[in-house]
Amino acid sequence: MKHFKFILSITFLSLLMVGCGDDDRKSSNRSSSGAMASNAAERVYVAPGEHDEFYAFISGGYSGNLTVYGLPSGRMLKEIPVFSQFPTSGYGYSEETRPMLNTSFGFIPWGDSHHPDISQTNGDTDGRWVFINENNTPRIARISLETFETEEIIEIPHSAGNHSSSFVTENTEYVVAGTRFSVPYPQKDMPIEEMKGNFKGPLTFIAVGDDGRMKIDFQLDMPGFNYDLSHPGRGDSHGWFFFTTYNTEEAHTMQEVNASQNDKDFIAAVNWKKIQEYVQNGGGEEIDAEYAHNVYDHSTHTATSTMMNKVLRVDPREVGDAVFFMPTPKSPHGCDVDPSGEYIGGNGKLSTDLTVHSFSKMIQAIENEDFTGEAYGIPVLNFDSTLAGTVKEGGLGPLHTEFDGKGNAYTTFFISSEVVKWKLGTWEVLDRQPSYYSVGHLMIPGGNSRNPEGKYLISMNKITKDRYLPTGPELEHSAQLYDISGEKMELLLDFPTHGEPHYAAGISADKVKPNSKKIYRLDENKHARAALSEADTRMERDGNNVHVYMTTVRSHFAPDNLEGIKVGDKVFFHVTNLEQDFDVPHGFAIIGANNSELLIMPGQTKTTTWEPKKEGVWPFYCTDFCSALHQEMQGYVRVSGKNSNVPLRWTLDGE
Ligand code: RUQ
Ligand code: CUA
Repeated sequence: MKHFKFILSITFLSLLMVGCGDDDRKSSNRSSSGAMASNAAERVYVAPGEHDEFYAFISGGYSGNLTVYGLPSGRMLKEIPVFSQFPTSGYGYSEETRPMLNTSFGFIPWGDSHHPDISQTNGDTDGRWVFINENNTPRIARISLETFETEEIIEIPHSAGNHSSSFVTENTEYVVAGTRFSVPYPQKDMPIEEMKGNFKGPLTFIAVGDDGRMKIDFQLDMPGFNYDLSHPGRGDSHGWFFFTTYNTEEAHTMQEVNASQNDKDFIAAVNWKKIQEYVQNGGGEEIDAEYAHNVYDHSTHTATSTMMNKVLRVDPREVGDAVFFMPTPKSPHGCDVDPSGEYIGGNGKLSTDLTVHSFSKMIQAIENEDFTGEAYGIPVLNFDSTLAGTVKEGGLGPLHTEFDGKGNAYTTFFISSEVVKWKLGTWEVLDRQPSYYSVGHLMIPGGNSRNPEGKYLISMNKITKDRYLPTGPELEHSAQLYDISGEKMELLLDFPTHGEPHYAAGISADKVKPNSKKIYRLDENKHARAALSEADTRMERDGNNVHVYMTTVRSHFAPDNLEGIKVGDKVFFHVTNLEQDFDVPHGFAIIGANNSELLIMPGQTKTTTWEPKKEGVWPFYCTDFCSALHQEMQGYVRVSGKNSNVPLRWTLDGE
């Protein structure tokens, strides 16, 4: 009863507050419960059957994958496997997709995915593809937003800790991949103490074709610093790319101390247009490299992996006026460019202030040769000459900044656990909201574009602690949704994410939804081992390999009785799903397989392998509850002894 009265009085208070000024609204919103909380609930409520307004593609960090969420609801829509094997669909297990995880180090079943970015046309997100980097074994992936599947992965040779990646230029001319750890370039055996001056930090520019195909255009041979993050220029600064650096000390041990000696590190400003021209005119030197280029073809439903062996190395000093360093305080992390392209922010993660450079001042300083020195032959610009302004006392430990397209910027502060809103040009702090807790990245849909859709912001927090029901020592990281349409930010929702989201990319659903594929057409299925009808199904022996061409349709496999398989055989089940109806997959699993199931979409063919170890009659079944008779969707494989002469025989209902 007491509780009831309390709620009543809060409701009454909130009624009184209607029409109050901003400050009152703000303070009531900051209370975590009560009537305003129900108002927040309404604003994130997407009624059953309704769709969200935005897609958010959130990196999975050490899951190696990419998760798709709807905003504002915070509902998880899908996990897209990218760099990690994914038993839920058979990605990385099926014969068709295993080549996607091939590298120059062999087959790698896992990755650490960090920074998704959506393709752009004229500086606007266009909803064609999402790119994402793999940090550990350097790779860049491209995901189709028609199929929401990974279509291509390219390995980045000579790189180590592929972190300042995978950001795209305003017409998706390039996606970049910068090395975080400097290394011998090319790799060789040498004493670690001799790092200084001998290691390098190659920055790779990957050209993207109209069909999305990636090709390494050139690799910039940069000094051996750590290249942490990057963003492209846009508008007037289109044609440039900016990379934050740290460890300009070139320390090789105890970096937590030794890489924090210099008061300022650099933002490297790279005029890629100039270098592109240089390369097109025959500049650069082809050097040996070893890297895998993996492409998934939607008509054959099959990936191929090609080993590449050359890359074009460009020495920036030979291009002339192509690369400059802008001193930036205190080991900057995030490197962010505002929607106009004029401001380039570097968030010194060991400071309280944010440094913002001006593109036009930078150009002026270059013209005036206003340098204070050089680093390995690259001019260092005068700090005061490129500085646009400083955001003072923003908080502690700034990491990343996004923009709302209305002249405001939002920066995360890891140490003081808050998101801070400030004004471009005046550099004044306008608002701050706590985040729970230790926020890393943040995202506004269209954040890396000329036209951010500044309605919502999500923060991605490293520590969850008490925010949800405990689930043992490990809790999923949390994301928080803020409404940023008003003067003050309002926290609306907490939702769990998967893995460790380092960054996200958002886009309004309208730009993606109409193109989303519903089925794969059977008449377009060019898989080499597809069975396009039940009449096509069969078994073929090739030595110890037995190929089974099988189909699925509600609610049976064809064939469903298989004989003539022997212990010691390797059986390839090539399963084609004959359905031509949206969202009707079938699954395939067989007892004792040292492999995952397959989940086969309508019109698709997938292959799993099985090496029977024991004689007997072994069942297989459909893993996806596809119909009322799903439980009946099953079959048997008879396995005979090694030397048996039971002939191959495949039947469905005795035929
Ligand atoms: S990035 S927050 Cu800052 Cu790869 Cu993780
Ligand atoms: Cu097909 Cu269950």
